[in-house]
Amino acid sequence: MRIWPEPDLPVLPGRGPGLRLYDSADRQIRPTSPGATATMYVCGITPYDATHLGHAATYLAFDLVNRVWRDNGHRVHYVQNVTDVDDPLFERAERDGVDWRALGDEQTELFRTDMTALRVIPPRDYVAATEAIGEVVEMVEKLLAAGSAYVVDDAEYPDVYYRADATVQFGYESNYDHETMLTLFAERGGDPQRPGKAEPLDALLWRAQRPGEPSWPSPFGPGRPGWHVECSAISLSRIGFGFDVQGGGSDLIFPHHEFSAAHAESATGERRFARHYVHAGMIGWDGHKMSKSRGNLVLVSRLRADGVDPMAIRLGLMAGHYRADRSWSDGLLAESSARLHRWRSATALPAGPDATDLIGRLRRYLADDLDTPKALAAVDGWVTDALDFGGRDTAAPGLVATALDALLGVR
Ligand code: 5CA
Ligand code: ZN
Repeated sequence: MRIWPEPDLPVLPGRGPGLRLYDSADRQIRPTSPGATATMYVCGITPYDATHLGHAATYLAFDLVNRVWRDNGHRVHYVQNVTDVDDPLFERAERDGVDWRALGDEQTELFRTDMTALRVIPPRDYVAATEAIGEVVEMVEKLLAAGSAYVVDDAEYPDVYYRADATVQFGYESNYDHETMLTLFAERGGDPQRPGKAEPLDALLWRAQRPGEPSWPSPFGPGRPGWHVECSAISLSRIGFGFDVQGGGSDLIFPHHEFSAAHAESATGERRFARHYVHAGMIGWDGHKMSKSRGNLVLVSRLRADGVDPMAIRLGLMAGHYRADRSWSDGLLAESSARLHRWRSATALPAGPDATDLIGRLRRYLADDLDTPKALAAVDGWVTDALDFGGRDTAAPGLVATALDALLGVR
């Protein structure tokens, strides 16, 4: 699919320390170890009710990963999907009396506009589920041939399921016990009660065509992809097995990322799908996780229409640590707008205090599991000095502006 325009990415002189990130599987902060080209797959939107501030926060976190790697001289092969075939999308299209394809296209376009405004670096490959049916079918065939998948005994709807126990390592990504898995599976799109399954946890790979639902031909009958296999197939076909970072919000830790990894591990016979599994915390509003199902959404496009500077949204979402569940509020937005104003005033001065220490600290804090609260506080320190006491370094304001742009995406 079409990507959105690339923001200018200035080059900052020098290098920072290597990026360390918290890995949900190993439950610790570990160094990333990319080659010349770092590789990252981040789960994209299901295109309705886009783009709320929870989505934005998650994509901003991985934008920082992208920026820190690039600042360290890596190229980045970044892949993102769009789940444009899924039950909730069909339900919304039906409720609103629109075609699901039109709804998906329109919402994906809105997402592109929002990402552009937020200065998020686009993925290299932006792939819709509907563009990846061939890869999914191939993968389901492999899983069936390996005995990791089976067709349920149902003449009317012969769905294909993945055996949750097909790999010995299943469960390593989330570290959840069986009971927690069952609870989350039921809450997050799974179907533990489906008759004919071998085990309640087994995950849908291919849903046989139901009346009125879109379908594609396959050797195991017309139907459509399950959810987890979409991300397995797209990441394997675009990047390949064993990439640097698999990312998304913490609501994807289980079942989505556990099964995406398991499908790929079963299909290849290899052991670890991604080197790091990285998860952003949930953004809340009005006391609850911001979610389409609850409807407590603050949309990026709404804020933009109200005249909010997208850079203030960026700063507001980066004011907290990416892994922390945190709340959006009008107060946070007001603080971020004021902060943005001060930063812009200071970087527009003809001279300021030396910026070497600030840039070193910015790089160190970001490399340490994207510690944006510390990074923002360090910038505030330099800005206060510059505005209150001035300085003699005529290059410093420009250098700070470049650092904010390159590392934090704020200008
Ligand atoms: N299409 C799937 C992933 S393959 C999906 O989860 N789509 S989504 O539209 O529901 O979410 C898109 C991304 O935003 C996911 O990474 C999800 O984890 C993240 N996300 C959703 N709600 C929030 C929230 N309230 N706070 C932070 N991130 C969120
Ligand atoms: Zn996904």
